[in-house]
Amino acid sequence: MTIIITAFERSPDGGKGLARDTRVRWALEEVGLAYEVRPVSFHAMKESAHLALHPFGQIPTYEEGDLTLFESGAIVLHIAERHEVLLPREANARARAITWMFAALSSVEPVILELVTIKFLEGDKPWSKERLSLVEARIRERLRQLADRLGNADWLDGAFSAGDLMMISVLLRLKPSGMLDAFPSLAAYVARGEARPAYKRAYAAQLAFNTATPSDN
Ligand code: GTB
Repeated sequence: MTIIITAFERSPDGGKGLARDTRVRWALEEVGLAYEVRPVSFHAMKESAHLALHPFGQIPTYEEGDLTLFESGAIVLHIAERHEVLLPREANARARAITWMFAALSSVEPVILELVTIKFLEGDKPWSKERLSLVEARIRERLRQLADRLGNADWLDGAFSAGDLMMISVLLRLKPSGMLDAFPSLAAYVARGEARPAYKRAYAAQLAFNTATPSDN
């Protein structure tokens, strides 16, 4: 069954891998599943054909036969369930890996997104500088807590899992801000994720997609 995901026709980051199709591509590469990409323009995202796949008119989506999914977390979990490389077979280890996926998406990603909101949507507001320092403090606190838990380990809970894939995907969004530099163990953790061959393939694929002429995609 062919797997089809959607991605920005042209990602605003020009192919730096920050859009959420990259984490889905990464998961697919980790488990060795081939996939196709359907590009979607900002306009088409809000039209009925795409809204039938994604109620909020966003990317990524995932189609495989008669299954359609949205939400990058749900998509990565669905992919991860197929292979031990992303979710351990042992029940408790599996539950902990899924916990880290949720932690990435609901305890770490939201504060990081606040930073993006201030920088791109609220930068002209009279209160934005004050808010920026509050948000940066909240991010630093989360990073400190995460660094404490990671300690000297390579990954969050034993072997690499979908929990690490998701946490690293979320932390990558911070890279342009330089905030990770104050947490060398987390910067190294992110670098370990980026060094994985599956991540490299996913990154290269999205870069090629975003730098190709439209007729190539
Ligand atoms: N919770 C959903 C999920 O995890 O799948 C969120 C999906 C989402 O935010 N999708 C974004 C989208 O479709 C793309 S990833 N936006 C268009 C819209 O809402 O109309 C967010 C994103 C966009 C751009 C960059 N960038 O250029 O750096 C990075 C991340």
